[in-house]
Parts: sequence; structure tokens; C-alpha cells
Amino acid sequence: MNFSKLQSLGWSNLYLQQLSLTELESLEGASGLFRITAIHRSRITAIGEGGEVSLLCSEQFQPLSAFLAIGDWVLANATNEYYRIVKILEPKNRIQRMVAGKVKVIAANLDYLWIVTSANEDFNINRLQRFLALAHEFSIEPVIILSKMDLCADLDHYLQQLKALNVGAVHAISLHDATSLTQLQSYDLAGTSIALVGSSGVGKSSLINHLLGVGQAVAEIRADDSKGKHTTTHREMFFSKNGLAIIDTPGIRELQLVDSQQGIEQTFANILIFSEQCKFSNCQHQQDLGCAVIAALETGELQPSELANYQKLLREDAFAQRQLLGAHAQRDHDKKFFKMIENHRKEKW
Ligand SMILES: Nc1nc2c(ncn2[C@@H]2O[C@H](COP(=O)(O)OP(=O)(O)OP(=O)(O)O)[C@@H](O)[C@H]2O)c(=O)[nH]1
Ligand SMILES: [Mg+2]
Ligand SMILES: [Zn+2]
Repeated sequence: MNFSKLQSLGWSNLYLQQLSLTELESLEGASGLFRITAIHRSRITAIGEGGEVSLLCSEQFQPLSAFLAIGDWVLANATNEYYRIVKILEPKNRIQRMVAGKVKVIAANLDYLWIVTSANEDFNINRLQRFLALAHEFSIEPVIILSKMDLCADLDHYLQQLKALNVGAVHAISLHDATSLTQLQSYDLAGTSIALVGSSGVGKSSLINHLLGVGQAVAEIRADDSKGKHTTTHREMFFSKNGLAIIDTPGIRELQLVDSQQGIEQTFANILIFSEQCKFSNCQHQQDLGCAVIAALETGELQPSELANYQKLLREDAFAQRQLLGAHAQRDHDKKFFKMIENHRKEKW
């Protein structure tokens, strides 16, 4: 096994530690280590030391979406023309969101989350804060990419608003301005993994096409409201010549966070700092009895819209978590119920 080749695909000791002696020995034979690059309905593609392969997944890992994500590392055995997944390695991180009451993993094993927003009607601070909370929750470095700056007359208007978000890296770019893209070169390193997220039409696929020279479908946005047409429909990982892994994702209409309280609090760290000065430790910041948050609103140090978004995200997150717990409880109940019926039947016969 050529581990240095795997390292250029993002492999690290964190994954190596998870392999038993027998599994390590199997790598000398018919087994291999692969990184998932795309998950289609009937086909999983991955990349290993010898290039791209197709993988099969056994029943034990179904439903697939609950076990496997783009960016995951797996151990697989060769069988005829395919490889069969035998072990999914514990990822260093996985970003997830709630869709229709279920957790959906977006991608795994990331170093950066590129939150793409265009300098037009798409721009929305509240939405950006959702994406930031997602990155913070899973300890992934958030980077804001302000796209299509060629279309806006007042870039400062956007940059000022982004400044208030306290994000370490903000890059204003345009695909029609080659020099604006040079600031992204520092990310182009072997073993680094990035996922691009954002609304439909902000230019995620166009940027990847441009940076990596791939040919993904892109489409014009609607002229009346600048909304995209959901052109990209599946997630896929691509590699640069230098070995940077970039994951394209379909535009997200609304990111529903789940189990992200810590990420939300980190995103709104300034509110947390104020609230630590509230007179009562359980202060709900509803009335101004020694409430430092309300005092900050009055002095203008905190914007009402920011507090409202913070509270909204926490409420939604708590609701999503209750929904999940409810689903788990229902499943446990069903299991017990069927077991009981089963036992009953056995007794009878
Ligand atoms: N003017 C201008 N247009 C751009 C720029 N980048 C992308 N576009 C255009 O924006 C439109 C949408 O781009 P896509 O790359 O399809 O957007 P996307 O984010 O991948 O959209 P989904 O796949 O639907 O999520 C296309 O018409 C692109 O040509 C840019 O820097 N400037
Ligand atoms: Mg796209
Ligand atoms: Zn308070």
C-alpha cells in the first residue's frame, strides 16, 4: 500500500489507527483503502492509490445516507470487477443538516467550508450565520467567498456587513477577474479538503470548473430575482493537479441545523460575552432586569436583528433535536413492540 499517495488524497494517521492488524495485512492482498468521491443511486465511486474504482455496499450499511458520505474513507475488498466496502473509517468530522425530519450528511473529513454567497440579491447575513454555525459546530474552518463581484457597484457595502461576522477569511472574487482568484491559490495543497456550500446560482460549480478545469454543468440564474435553477443535483468530489479535494454540492434552499447549539453560540460569541454579564445566570434576555444583552441593544453594540437570528437558530435547533429524539423513541418503541409480538407468537406455537 502506497500511503504517501493516499496522503495526497487526505489520508492521515487518524484513519490508520482504526485498522486492525488483520486489516492492515489484508491490504497486502485483495483489499484497498479508498476515499468516497460520489454516491449515486446504484453506484458509489471512490479514489484509491490506483485511481478511481466502483464500490459496492453491503446490507449492513443501509440506508447508505446514514452511514456514508462524500469524503469518507473506507476499507474495501476486491470482488470480480468491483470492490465491496467492509469498513467505514470514523471520520474526523462530518457536516450534517436536517431535511424533512431526518439527518442528512453533506460531506465528511473536511478542512475548510467555503460558504459561497454572491454580491447580489442572494446576499443574506442571517443565512450566512447558519452556514457559519454549521462550520463551527463541526470544527471546520469557515471561509466566505463573495462571488460575482464584477456585477456589483458597491463592494464595500457587502464587505462591511461581512466584517461584522468576524470570519477569519473572506475572499471577494469574480470569474471575470483572474487576479481576484489568485487569493485562493494558497488553499491548493495536497491532502486539503474543501466543501462548497451556498444557495443555488451563486457560482459554486462555475468556480470549481474554473479552478480545476473540470466541466460541470452550470446555468444562468433567473433574471428577475437572481435565484439559481438548482443545476447541480448531486454531491461530488474533484481533485486539483496538486491534490486539493473540492466537493461541489447542490444549492441549499434553507439550511436546517441540528444538534448545533455549540456552533450557534460560537457564531454569536459577542452575544455570549454580553450574556455572561447579565445579573441572573439563567437570564432569558427578555426584560432588562440587569440584562447586559438588552443593555447592549440600547447602546447599539448589538443589533436587534442579530439577537433575533441567534434566538431563532437556537429555537429551531432545539426543535430539530426534539424531532430526532422523537423519531428515535418511536423506533425503540416499534422494536420493543414487534419483539413482544414475536415472543408472544413463539410462546403460542
Ligand atoms: N457575472 C458573473 N457570473 C458568474 C460568476 N460566477 C458564476 N457566474 C454565473 O452564475 C450562474 C450560476 O452559476 P453555477 O456555477 O451554476 O451556480 P451554482 O452555485 O453551482 O448553482 P447550483 O448548482 O444550482 O447550486 C452561471 O450563469 C455562471 O456563469 C462571476 O464571477 N461573475
Ligand atoms: Mg452547481
Ligand atoms: Zn440577559
